[in-house]
Amino acid sequence: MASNRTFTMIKPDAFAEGNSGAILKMIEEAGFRVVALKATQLSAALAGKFYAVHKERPFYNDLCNYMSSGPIIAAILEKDNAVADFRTLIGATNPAEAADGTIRKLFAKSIEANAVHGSDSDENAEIEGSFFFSQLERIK
Ligand code: RTP
Ligand code: MG
Repeated sequence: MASNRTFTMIKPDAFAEGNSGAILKMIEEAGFRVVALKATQLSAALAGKFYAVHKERPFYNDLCNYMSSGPIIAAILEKDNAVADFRTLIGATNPAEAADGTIRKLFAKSIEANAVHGSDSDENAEIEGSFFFSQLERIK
């Protein structure tokens, strides 16, 4: 994945509330192009693999249970400066600290059920995108 791409998930809380369409609309209106997209549900084991970087954190088990609790949408997004601009669009991890107008401010329920994921580096965007999508499943 080139450095103008990032990876996102619409998390189980936002999917269950029927906010996926509104969130994808905000993402497109912010200038991101969807280059891969799927609805799926993680097992706890796969969520554990995806979040292995957090395995020593106190919230790891809760996070894996939460992320496997229901369907999600996974997507690869393209835009100049995609990783940083997407993290600005989604806002702080804790919605209580998220800026007005951000996706988490609008849709997140709590620090855990915070509506969306956004990759934190170009390297992780590539790793995370490839966790969900083959080359055939993404626009070149
Ligand atoms: P994400 O990876 O989902 O985009 O979120 P982030 O970078 O803003 O936050 P990170 O530190 O990577 O944490 C990953 C996810 O774990 C949950 N979390 N729970 N209970 C807690 O204190 C806590 N802290 C983090 C959130 O779902 C967070 O997005
Ligand atoms: Mg993170």
